[in-house]
Amino acid sequence: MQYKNQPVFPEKFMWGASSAAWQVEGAVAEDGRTPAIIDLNSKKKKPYADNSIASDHYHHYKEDVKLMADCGFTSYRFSLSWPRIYPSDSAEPNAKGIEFYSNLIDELLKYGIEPIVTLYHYDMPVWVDEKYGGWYDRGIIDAFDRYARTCFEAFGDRVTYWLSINEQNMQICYGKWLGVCKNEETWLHDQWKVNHIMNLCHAKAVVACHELVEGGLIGPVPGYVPIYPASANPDDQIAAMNAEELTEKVWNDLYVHRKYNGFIRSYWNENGIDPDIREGDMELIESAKIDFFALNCYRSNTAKHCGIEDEPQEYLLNKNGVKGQLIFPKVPGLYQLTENPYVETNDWDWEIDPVAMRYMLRYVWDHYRLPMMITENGYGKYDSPAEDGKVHDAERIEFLRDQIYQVGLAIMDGCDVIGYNPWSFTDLLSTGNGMAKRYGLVYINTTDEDVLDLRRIPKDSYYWYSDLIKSNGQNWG
Ligand code: BGP
Repeated sequence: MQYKNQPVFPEKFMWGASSAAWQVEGAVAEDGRTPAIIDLNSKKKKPYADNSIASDHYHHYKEDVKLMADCGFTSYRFSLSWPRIYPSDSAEPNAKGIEFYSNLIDELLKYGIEPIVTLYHYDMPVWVDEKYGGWYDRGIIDAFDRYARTCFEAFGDRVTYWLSINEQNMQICYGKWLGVCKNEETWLHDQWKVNHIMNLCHAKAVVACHELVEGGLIGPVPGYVPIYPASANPDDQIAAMNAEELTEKVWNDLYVHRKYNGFIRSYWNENGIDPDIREGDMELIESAKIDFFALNCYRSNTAKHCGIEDEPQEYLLNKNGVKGQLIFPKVPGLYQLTENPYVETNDWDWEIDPVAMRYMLRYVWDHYRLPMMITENGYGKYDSPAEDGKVHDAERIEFLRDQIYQVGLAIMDGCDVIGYNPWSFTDLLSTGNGMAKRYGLVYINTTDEDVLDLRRIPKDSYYWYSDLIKSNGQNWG
């Protein structure tokens, strides 16, 4: 529907921003923290900086929270670092790790900012990896359960909103890029075993949250890329539905309906895949009832028919920010992705598509009828201070304005949306392009080549966002 008036956001809507421990904290060897696999992975992404210092949030958290408060934040989504809380396989957690997050939570609450806490955002401790082969071995389930329970017990008196595993679907779909895959040749089969183990960890966390946190609410964090059919050709529509299943819906159906859906069972049969579902697994999954969806959404995709006889093509992401590097995948018998002539793209070939935001919220609401919060959305670009010392990021303002407007329209359409937390508050390390690809509302004065003074410089987008959220979504600038 087209509305005559501009959108109205609900009272108590959670306006904030988002981060992840490994990308923002730095201090990787301080106060007992041991390495995570993603630390080692980040060292391989030369010539970009690794995560050893990142935004140095570990040492700047008070200043960062003060900036959030000045901006008008009512929420902040961040993650806990597993190797900071359990640096080794000991029965006792690391008191210093608990203390850091406890202080951060207290600091947020001091300013009336609601903490939204992710348990797992890619920082698998090296000790867990060495002992259990990462997500490949069911031994990780108890280790994860112990970690999650420790977090609920330590912070559950102050944290209501919990997120289980960040972008489980992306970790499976892009297992090679995100370092989950350990053997490329067998990944087609292994990924579903790994995924099943992740589902069991997610389920354990949901159950433990409800058991240990009074009034605690927990949800998953799918990485969402809405998929349109390339044309009105019915075969393209089915291709879009296939792509939707294999990149998103299989996961979301599992979280909500707590069963593997018919589509994935057929896919496994067709490809001779055994996900290794054992006795008692589905009972555990059945008992894990989620409370809401946390949704990450940056862009959209477009799908068209791909015949079973076609040659497969791997998805090759743009890894260096020079336009035109991306190669779309072909999955014979299911779908292929293709360009969308109706949308622009950024330097990393990511579609700039605000309507995808409204589409996603409508889609998830129509399918699952659960409250939703946006936990990631944002514009990655090269930024640097101008001669006046300020950071002018008009393109980011335009991006955020258009996207948030569509969140508002989805609310007008009847969707239950409870918060918006874009990526990211400060600049932080990107998954593949160090400090070069920046998302922050606040600039961090450092580069991939040199660690500078790490000064915080609010960008133009910070001031624009502040005006918008202090007016609860009325002042669009
Ligand atoms: C999401 C991840 C984040 C973040 C973001 C931006 O998928 O949850 O950790 O990094 O994508 O991606 P990138 O850093 O590759 O630009």
